[in-house]
Amino acid sequence: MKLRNLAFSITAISLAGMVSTANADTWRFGLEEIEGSVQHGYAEEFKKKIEEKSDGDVTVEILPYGKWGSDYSTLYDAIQSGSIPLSFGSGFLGGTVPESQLMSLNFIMPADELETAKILNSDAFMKSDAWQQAYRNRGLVPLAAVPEGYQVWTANREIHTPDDMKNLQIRVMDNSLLRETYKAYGASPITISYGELYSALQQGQADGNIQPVFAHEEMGFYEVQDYMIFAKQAQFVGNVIANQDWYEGLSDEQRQMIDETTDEMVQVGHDIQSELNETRLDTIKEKGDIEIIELSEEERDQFRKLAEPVRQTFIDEVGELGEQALNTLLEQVKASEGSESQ
Ligand code: 6CS
Repeated sequence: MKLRNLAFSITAISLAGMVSTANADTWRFGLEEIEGSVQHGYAEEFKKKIEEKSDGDVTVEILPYGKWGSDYSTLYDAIQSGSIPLSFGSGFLGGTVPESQLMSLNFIMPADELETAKILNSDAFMKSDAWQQAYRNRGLVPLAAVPEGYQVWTANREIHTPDDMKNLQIRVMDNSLLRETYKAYGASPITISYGELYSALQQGQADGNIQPVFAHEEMGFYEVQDYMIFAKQAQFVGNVIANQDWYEGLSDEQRQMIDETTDEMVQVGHDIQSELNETRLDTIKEKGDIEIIELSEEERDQFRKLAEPVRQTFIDEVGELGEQALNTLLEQVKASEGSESQ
C-alpha cells in the first residue's frame, strides 16, 4: 500500500500503551518503512527464525512505518526509552548517533552488494569497539547492517555530470553528511519527511530524490519524476539496533540466538533486497514513463572525485569514534579479495 493512501489509516499506537501491554517475551521491532519493503521482508524472516529458535518463548511483533507513528524521532526516542527495543535506523539516525552517518558516505564500499553486507556484518567491523561504542554512548547496540540496494537518483531533469546537478533541489534524509555530499556535487539538498515526500515532489517543492528502487516504486515517487539515474555511488544501509538495557537484560542464550540469526540474515537479507529491487524496477518500467539513465564510468568518476573530501568532513564532524570506524571499514574493504569498489 502506498503511503499517500495510508495517511488516513495510520493507527499510531500510543507508546505509553505499548509499554503497559508489554510482555517480557514479546520483542517489538520498529521499521522505518511500510509493509512490503526490504525492512519488512527482513523483519518477517528475522521473526520466523527467532520464534523457531526460541521454541515459541519469544514472539516478535513487527511495527511498520505508520504503525508506531511517522516521525522518525518518535521511533528513535522509543528505542532509546526501551518501549520499542528493536528497530531499524538509517539516514535519519544521524541526529541520534552521528557516527551512523558513516553509512551515508559515497564511493567507499565494494560494488558487489553481498560483499558489502558481509563486510558490514563482519565481527571486525560490527563488533569493533568504535562502532559498538558509538551506539552504546546513546543507550543503543548495533546488531546488524542491511544493505537495501543502491541509492538511485530521480530528478525532473537529465543528470550525467555534476554540472547537470547544479542547484538541483534534491531531497535527502535529515543527515548532515548527505547534505555535504550533495553540496559537493553542486546540488542544493533539502530535507522533507518520508511521508510528505510524494506530494512535495508532485508539487515541485523538490526537484529530485534519492531512494533504493523498491522505495521509489512502493511510495509512488517515480510517478512524479521524469528521470531515474543509476550512478552506483552508494547503497542504502539500514542498521538493526537494540535498546542497550534491554539487550543486556537478555539471557546469554537469547543474545547468542540474535547473533546466530543476524549472521544467517546476511545472505537472506541480500536475497530479499535484490529480488525486491529487481521486480520493482520491472514494475516501474512497465507502469511508468520515467526515463532510465545509467552513468558511464567517466561520468561516475566526476562524482567520485567530489565525494572524496567528504570523508574528512565526516571525521571533522563526528570525531574519533567515527574516524576509527571509518578506518576499520576501509581496511575491511581493502582486504576483501577481488572486489571492485564503487
Ligand atoms: O528516504 C527516507 O526517508 C526513507 N527511505 C527508505 C528507503 N528507508 C527509510 C528512510 O528513512
